[in-house]
Amino acid sequence: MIPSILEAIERNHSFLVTTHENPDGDAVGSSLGLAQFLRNAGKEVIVHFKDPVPELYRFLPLLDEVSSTVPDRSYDICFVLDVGEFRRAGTAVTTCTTIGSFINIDHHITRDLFGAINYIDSGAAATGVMIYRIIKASGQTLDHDTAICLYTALVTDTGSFKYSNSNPEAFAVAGELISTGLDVWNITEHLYESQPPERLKLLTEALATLVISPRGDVASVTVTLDMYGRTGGNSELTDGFVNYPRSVRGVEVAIFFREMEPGLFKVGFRSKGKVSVATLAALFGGGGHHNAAGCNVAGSIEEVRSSVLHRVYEALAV
Ligand SMILES: [Mn+2]
Repeated sequence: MIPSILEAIERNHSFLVTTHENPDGDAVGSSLGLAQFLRNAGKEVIVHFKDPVPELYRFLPLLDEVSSTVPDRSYDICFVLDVGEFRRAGTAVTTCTTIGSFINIDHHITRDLFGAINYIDSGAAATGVMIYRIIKASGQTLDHDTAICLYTALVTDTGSFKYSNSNPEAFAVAGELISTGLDVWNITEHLYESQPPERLKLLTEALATLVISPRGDVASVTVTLDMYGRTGGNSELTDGFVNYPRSVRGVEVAIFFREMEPGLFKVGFRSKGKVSVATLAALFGGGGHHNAAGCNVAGSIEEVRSSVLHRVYEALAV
């Protein structure tokens, strides 16, 4: 697959690089890393993110070149990274009529083979690792900015090398990236030691809502709209809150209820493996993976909590 990608790059001139809505560290890092590789190869590149880059990742180099729209021009090839399903690339990309062909690069388990080339490897810890393989195979030397972007992709998608996707290759690639002279602590500081105080205030309020089921296997926290007013926080700062109920001993399913607008909640699930939260989320019209999924549920917090918990208890009782 990599030789055909390198050949497509060599044969063509203008490229669009894009990823999924609400981009995470892997989405941003792998896109910027690939774009830099293409630029170094003398290609014309536009990076498009539908949604703004979260504050957390604004320290990354190469961000100036990102466009929130798809500029009206023709593209020989559009690289779509880390999306899982084509629809998540956003309509500006999926309905664009001036794209020659798509190359799909992803490490999710997916059956949506929308690209002319589909380089899919669920064994890769991050899409950033797959971009690393492409650069490595090309013989191009990895520059400092690219290393920062790919390392960020890797460290965020592996939960700082704690999740089960932290395979030998993840550590080996991290080692190679660090050997380019990367300042690991500087990246760590940006990612994990630069929380806005409002996030901690919001977390304090969220943790005060912690509810653990009588059997101790379900835990949840809630953020309501009024908390933003009191703490000065916003929904972007709630990223990762679901990890707190998940971290409780004995918990199998963790839930994060987040009020999006009066009477509508975003429900995020995490499973430690016994039940598929993708199946649970699907009962409410949502979706996701076995261990991480989400859905939107309308109603008061009491109604939403009781209907969701009812389904979770049912799933755990089997
Ligand atoms: Mn990813």
